[in-house]
Amino acid sequence: MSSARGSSTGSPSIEITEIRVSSQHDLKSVEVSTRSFKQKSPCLFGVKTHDFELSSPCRLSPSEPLHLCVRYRGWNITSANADIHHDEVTKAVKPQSSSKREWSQSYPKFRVVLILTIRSHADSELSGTGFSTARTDSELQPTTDAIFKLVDRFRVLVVGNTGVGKSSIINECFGVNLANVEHHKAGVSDINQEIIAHENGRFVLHDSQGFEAGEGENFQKVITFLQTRKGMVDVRDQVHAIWLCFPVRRSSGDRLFEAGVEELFSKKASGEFGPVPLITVFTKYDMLVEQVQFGNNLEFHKRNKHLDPETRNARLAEETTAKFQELCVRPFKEVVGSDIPHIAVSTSKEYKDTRNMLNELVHLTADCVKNSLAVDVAGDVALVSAIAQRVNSAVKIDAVIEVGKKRYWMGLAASVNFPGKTIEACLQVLHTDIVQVWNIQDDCGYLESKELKKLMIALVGDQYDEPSDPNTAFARVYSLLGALTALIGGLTAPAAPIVLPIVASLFLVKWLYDVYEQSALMLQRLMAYIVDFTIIMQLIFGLVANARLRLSRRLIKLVFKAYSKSEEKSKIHKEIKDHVKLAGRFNRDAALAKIVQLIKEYQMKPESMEELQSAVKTFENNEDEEWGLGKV
Ligand SMILES: Nc1nc2c(ncn2[C@@H]2O[C@H](COP(=O)(O)OP(=O)(O)OP(=O)(O)O)[C@@H](O)[C@H]2O)c(=O)[nH]1
Ligand SMILES: [Mg+2]
Repeated sequence: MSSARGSSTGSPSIEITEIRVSSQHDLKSVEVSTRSFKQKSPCLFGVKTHDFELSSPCRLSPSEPLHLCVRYRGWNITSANADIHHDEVTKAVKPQSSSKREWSQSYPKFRVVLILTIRSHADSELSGTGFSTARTDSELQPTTDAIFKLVDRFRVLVVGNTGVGKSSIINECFGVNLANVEHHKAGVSDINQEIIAHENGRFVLHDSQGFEAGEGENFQKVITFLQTRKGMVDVRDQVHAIWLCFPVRRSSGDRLFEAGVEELFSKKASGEFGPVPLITVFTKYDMLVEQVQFGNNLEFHKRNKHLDPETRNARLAEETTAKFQELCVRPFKEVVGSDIPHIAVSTSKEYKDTRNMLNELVHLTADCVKNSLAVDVAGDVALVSAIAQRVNSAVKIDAVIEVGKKRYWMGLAASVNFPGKTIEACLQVLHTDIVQVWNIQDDCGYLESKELKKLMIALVGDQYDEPSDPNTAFARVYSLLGALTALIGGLTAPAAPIVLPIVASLFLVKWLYDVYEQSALMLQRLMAYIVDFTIIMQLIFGLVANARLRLSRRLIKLVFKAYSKSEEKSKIHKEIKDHVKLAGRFNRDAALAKIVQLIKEYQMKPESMEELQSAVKTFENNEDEEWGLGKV
């Protein structure tokens, strides 16, 4: 299997770091995208020009243009678009690796200036894209950018008959709404069509509706599709996982699957589709539970009515598992052997194990990807699967750690990756990697905003006073969850703005502009930033992906404030301080091991994630609010 790494075209390489847009009309937002990059400005108010600083450089390739979408406020026009091509820029700007250059162009409704670095091919070969290559340019490149250069989206083929629950599973696992996708509205399905939902750009779906194997046509389409994709040289174009869906069988009279499906398994076994993992998903498991509980003339009920509800539920779970083995797993293995991974899933909100089952599905998928694909790409594709999914926060935490370990969390104590950089640049790259792995839908760019970064910096700086809390008298004995609940309960009115107690200290963060140096204090701050921000992001993920709240500044402020007041934060900061004092700062891997231990220990446990959901039921999040930090 070959990969995109090290591909060369001979064209100059262009990296855009900032985009200035000016117009006669009031701007609402600016969005810039390529196939592997997408970023949107914050929501804009009352401005006709906007300097859009990208959180990480956007690479412009000769094979596809940069797409710019400018949205306006007001009634006359809503948006205008432009495509900027690599050769337009290279015709006007000469390569010069050492300095930033400008390229500008006027379009009918706006004018754009790109701030960029342009290097000749020879220069760009030097800077490299691999993790181990020393970079010669001035920017620190996020590790996730290097991963996305190899694979920018997790590519899933979902196969199964109409109504089996394919779209429901995809929606739940990837936090999308397939009903919004044009192709799904029309009810037309072409397996070759790439379905990319606006809500989650890290995921691309191919959907094979209907799979009447015996009938031939659809079946053959699936086979041909998989064979074609297998032959594609670029790993990003290959299929990374197949979910083959069958409804759970509820009685021995039902068919397990149509005649002919075995052929798919045998083609997979003989290597015709390459190493892509094929996972069998038995859908609508809740209906089997219901069948056991209420079917057969209420036989289960009659037999178990004397039990207390907890024991009765445990018995129901046990008997359903046994039924599942008898009706699905055993016959499945008899037909296809025991090598094909299989799993039961439900998407029903009423069923109590739905979340766990979806968690297991994405976990199993990441594992299968890691163990099946070619070794040189398997780890990175598995990471992209973890990044794409939006249900399992434990899988995200593992991915955050793995991405950190690839580069920037190594040698933190010895400044291996950061010599000559400002602290701001170091934190920037750590911050971006964590945000990219959590992959929370953030159309306004709040998670990469200057304001949130400043808050984080103030949180890990050690020299701030805590003024009395304006929202509520707040004792510092709360667990994180308790702090969140107390904070919501303590808001004087449901929609009262959340006031951050940390504002004053924003002016004390001069250390941010220092150049990175080896010092105990510096190490302490970097370690705290990584652990604090990972846990804060886990909470935000819990509220947005699991509890389905809208990402707003208000929600981020709530989480930030709860964390900064929590005993977890105090303990983490103390442990880091003690660690740096004891382990010294020259033990290369001790800091990394400590970071991993702290994240694992203080991450929110699954039970607490459920509590979190009920804790936020009364949180008023309809109206957003300003950061309230003054000028940052
Ligand atoms: N009880 C139960 N119903 C489900 C479950 N998953 C999906 N459904 C329902 O089954 C119906 C079909 O679900 P979809 O997700 O649209 O199925 P699909 O496979 O995408 O169907 P097509 O797009 O037509 O091929 C919907 O009414 C869903 O609400 C489940 O886990 N349990
Ligand atoms: Mg569907």
